Amino acid sequence: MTDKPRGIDPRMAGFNEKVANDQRIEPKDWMPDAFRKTVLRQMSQHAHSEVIGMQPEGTWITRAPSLHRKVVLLAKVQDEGGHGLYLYSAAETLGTSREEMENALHEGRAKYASIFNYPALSWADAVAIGWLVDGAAIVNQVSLQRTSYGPYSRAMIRICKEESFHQRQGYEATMVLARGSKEQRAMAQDALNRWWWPSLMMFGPHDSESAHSGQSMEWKLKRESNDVLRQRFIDQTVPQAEFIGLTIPDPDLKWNEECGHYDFGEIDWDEFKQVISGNGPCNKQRLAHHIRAAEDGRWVRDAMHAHAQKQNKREVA
Ligand code: FAQ
Repeated sequence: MTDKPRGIDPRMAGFNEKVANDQRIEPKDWMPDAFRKTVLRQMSQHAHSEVIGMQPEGTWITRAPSLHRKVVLLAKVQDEGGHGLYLYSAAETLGTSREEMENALHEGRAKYASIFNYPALSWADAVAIGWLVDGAAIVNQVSLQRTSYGPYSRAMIRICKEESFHQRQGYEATMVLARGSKEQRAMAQDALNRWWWPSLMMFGPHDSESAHSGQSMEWKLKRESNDVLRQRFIDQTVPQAEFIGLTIPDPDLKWNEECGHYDFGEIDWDEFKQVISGNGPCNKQRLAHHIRAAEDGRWVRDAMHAHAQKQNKREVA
């Protein structure tokens, strides 16, 4: 009986070396199947979040309080659609088509960020989304600029530039409300009350409960953990709220001199689990709208494919 060769697969050794040396893994590089699957899961869910994320603010485009606010909001919502497109394209380099990713979303096999299952009830909500939701997204995405999958990392660099504008427009518009009439101030506070906790949930479960974090951190797909990023968001957002005279809805929130961070209260993880299992306030509405939009646009995609085929035939002839 001959001994089987021992040791690590040389392709795996090459992959591990690249990761260890902080080099990017590129689409044509060999990668373990589990890495491909995890990157695809995270990128496609991220892309779905950007596109579904257009819905809550989108409902305010026709009701924005001035032409100026309407133009800014329109540009912002279009940017989110663009982010989805970069991310779908980057994810397609892993060998799965955008159509397959969308099917997975429509059939409930893929998730999108929990936050977009909450309704934008007032104009203050529409701008709180920019301040808090884009604010949370950017903390996560700055970290992902150094993710180990090349196309994802490059998409993040561009997206972060735009998210930074989104966060500022949301904060500036919230500031105007907070410094406005009594009613406007109350509207801004009410929006903060409702969006604060769901924004903290965007970072995912605690590290101790996070199914994918350990492996994703080892692959440097995730560069910082869910809890580290959540804490960073809290530390930077609390002074912003104080500056405009709004109160964070957390009685346990307190500056901790010793560790140099804010202590904060317990997140309602039951609510989080309900929302990511499809039972949040707007899950059904968001998905139904996305499916309807995909159906409405089918004829455009079909026409484009037919045109591309004709062009190809002409070029071959
Ligand atoms: N919502 O093991 P982990 C934006 C799921 S972009 C829903 O910790 P992971 C821009 C997770 O998928 C916002 N599901 O998972 C914008 C997994 O389930 P699975 C999107 C969540 O992947 C602004 C399970 O729980 N950003 O907002 C959530 O290591 C305004 C276990 O969790 C990104 O996607 C959640 N919040 O870490 C647009 C950033 N958290 O897949 C419009 C990229 C966890 O096994 C308007 N993604 N789950 O069934 C990430 O950084 C990571 O995927 C995390 C989760 C941190 C979200």
